[in-house]
Amino acid sequence: MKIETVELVRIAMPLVAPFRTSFGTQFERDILLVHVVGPEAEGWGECVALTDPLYSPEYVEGAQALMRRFILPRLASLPEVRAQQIGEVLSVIKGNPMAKAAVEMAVLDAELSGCGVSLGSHLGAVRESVACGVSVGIAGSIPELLEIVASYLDEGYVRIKLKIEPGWDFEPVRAVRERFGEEILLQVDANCAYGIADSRQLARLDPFDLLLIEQPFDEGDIAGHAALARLIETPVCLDESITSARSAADAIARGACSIVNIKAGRVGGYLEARRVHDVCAAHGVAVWCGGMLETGLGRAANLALAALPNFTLPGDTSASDRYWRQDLTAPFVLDDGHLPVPQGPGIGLRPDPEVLAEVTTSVETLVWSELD
Ligand code: OSB
Ligand code: MG
Repeated sequence: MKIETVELVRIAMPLVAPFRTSFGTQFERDILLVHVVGPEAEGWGECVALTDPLYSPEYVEGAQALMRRFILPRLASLPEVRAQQIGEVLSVIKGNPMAKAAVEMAVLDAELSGCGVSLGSHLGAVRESVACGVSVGIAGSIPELLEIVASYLDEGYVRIKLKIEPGWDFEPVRAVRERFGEEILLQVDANCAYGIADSRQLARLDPFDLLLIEQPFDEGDIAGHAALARLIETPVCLDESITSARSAADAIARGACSIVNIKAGRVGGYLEARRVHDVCAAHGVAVWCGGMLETGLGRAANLALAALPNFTLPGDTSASDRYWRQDLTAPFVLDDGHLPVPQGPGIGLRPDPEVLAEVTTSVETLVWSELD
């Protein structure tokens, strides 16, 4: 596509409720949007980096600096920018998948919008709607947790994921199973909060018939996850450890996981996310679509991804009102536990101009011809 300007738009969106994980509590999201504008098409990308580098090494301020200083100048030096080539071109820049993914998403959205193709059909979607789970933060008490889970089940979510950490694992899982029964789909996510010495404690979750335990150990600890997978009955799923299709293949070959959480931002973009999906499918490893508390823009793209054939488990693609009083786009509303896969060109949605103006905290405009 031909690009004339890139706007790096920062927005601040308060969450409807604080979201507590083993690595910290999010009260609001400070999000970097990438808006690429050309004479024929424009597109939007959402960077999933959080404010602080606590989930992964990236953080929103760093992602913006990296785009301005390294990513965009490198792309602007090319005769032409094509989404398909961005991953390869940017591979000389080490790491920083979330920043790269956001830029690729914006260009991909613009290109597909320009030719009237939806992201879903471009990626190979086989579904028009996607079954949705919800990620439930660490609560102040067990009764409070039960109330939160009850209301999500009432809303129709088909799967519950409990955030866990040492001291908040066995009891909350037991309480949720006791109250809501064996039938509900239940899983847990530790965000790296445990070590190999905690294996016995994690084995205590075996009787609860969890779908999976997500990322119990450090992201670099493939051997530890493999050892845990041999010891416990609950299937081990990796999130933070999976940074590319190659690392997915490696983790699977080493027996570190039997399920993979795919987040496009964590693996450098939607095109690499599709390759992760393909590698997992080839190994008979089920995948599901993770989330990073995205606005409707990122959610739209995640739903397109989650419509691929090997996304056989419900993901963290929750409805707009699980996150925001007012989403940036037309809201995603749960229908019998499902969200629709956007069918319009590109990601299929645009920011509402009024909402965008209300939540924008800064806009940095970069002129393409001056970047090179
Ligand atoms: O580990 O999956 C995670 C949110 C922020 C960072 C990491 C994670 C999460 C979630 C929420 O679990 C997923 C969502 O609803 O977007
Ligand atoms: Mg996770």
